[in-house]
Amino acid sequence: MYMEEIQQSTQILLVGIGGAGCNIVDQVQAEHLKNYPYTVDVYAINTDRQNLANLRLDNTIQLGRKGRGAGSDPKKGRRMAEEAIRVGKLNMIKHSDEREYDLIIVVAGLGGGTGTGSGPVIVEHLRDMFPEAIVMGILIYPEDVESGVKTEIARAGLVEYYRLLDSVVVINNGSIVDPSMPIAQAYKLADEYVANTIMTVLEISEDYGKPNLDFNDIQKALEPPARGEDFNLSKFAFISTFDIPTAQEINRLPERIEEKKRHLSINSLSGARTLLVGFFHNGKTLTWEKESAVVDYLKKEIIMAGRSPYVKMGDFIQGKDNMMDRVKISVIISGVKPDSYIITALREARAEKELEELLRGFSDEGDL
Ligand SMILES: Nc1nc2c(ncn2[C@@H]2O[C@H](COP(=O)(O)OP(=O)(O)OP(=O)(O)O)[C@@H](O)[C@H]2O)c(=O)[nH]1
Ligand SMILES: [Mg+2]
Repeated sequence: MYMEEIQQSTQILLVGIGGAGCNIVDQVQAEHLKNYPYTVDVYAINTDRQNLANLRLDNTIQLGRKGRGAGSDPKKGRRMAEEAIRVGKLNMIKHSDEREYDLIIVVAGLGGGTGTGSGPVIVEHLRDMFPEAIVMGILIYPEDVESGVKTEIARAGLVEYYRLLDSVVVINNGSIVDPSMPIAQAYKLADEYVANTIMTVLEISEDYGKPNLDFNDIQKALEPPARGEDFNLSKFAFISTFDIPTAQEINRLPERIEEKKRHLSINSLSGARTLLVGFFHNGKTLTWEKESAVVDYLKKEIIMAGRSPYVKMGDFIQGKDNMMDRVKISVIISGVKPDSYIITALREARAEKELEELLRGFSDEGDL
């Protein structure tokens, strides 16, 4: 019984699907989770054998026999995932203690064959395997250079994922990539954004604060609200941690939030349902006044539509020496309004019902 109490409270599964998804979860495991005190089970799933062989991760699952990718054909990706499930390849995803996962995070790039085609099939299967889990997706929307067919594939994939997930973060490669940057460097930046999103959720859920934020708060934020409530039903979320060198520089937070909104494909925070804010600091530099100013600023952005969100904050004092005067502010806002390209995608897919649900509760719909 005692053992039970000191166990990690939240069981988390992180899955990368397709080239982008696999590279990113591999990097998150190697660079962020290795020194993290809690266990996260990480799997990479791809149709591309070469990609899987180049990862540092041990938990890899190859879809299809030949291992030559899905050739940018989502139908092919879908078939290979269905076949893999039929022959039991996904059964290796299992909690080591036969537990249920509480949270499943899926990472995939849109526009190719595997992340777009195999991904939704895998999400559906994981939902069946772990019916209690909150399933969130971090999707990478491709830059425009190869637009046309690729954009169509990406849009269709986005809609398919949207239907299946509880919560969605869309990272827009196009808005992050500076055209004068080498592509690998540009991707690295997008990869860091994904890592930042994942670590925000993990740290809020697992670190202990006073007042505390924990997995129940994450769950409340990321699960869709019950129908009939007076809130919008958007599954899109703003999730980010801002690293601030000294408490004085907190004043620049609004600018950084604006920039991040652009990169996370968010049109507006107005009308959002839930606001969680976590402050991580050394316990000496950050005043009540400064923390309140941040929460008030975010609340104001959300209340523009006239409705107050559910707000909760946490204060996490970090004993680590390397915190110095640094402050980290983690923000999770659910039920935000996505950029118009996402709304267009939902509309084009004739997802009228979803669109209606998405928009219900946003009062500033004029620009749609
Ligand atoms: N940020 C980031 N984006 C990537 C990376 N690799 C690919 N992408 C983006 O993700 C989109 C989908 O590419 P992949 O993930 O390679 O495609 P796939 O799912 O493996 O599909 P197939 O190769 O056709 O089976 C691309 O159009 C890029 O925009 C990466 O390492 N980092
Ligand atoms: Mg690939």
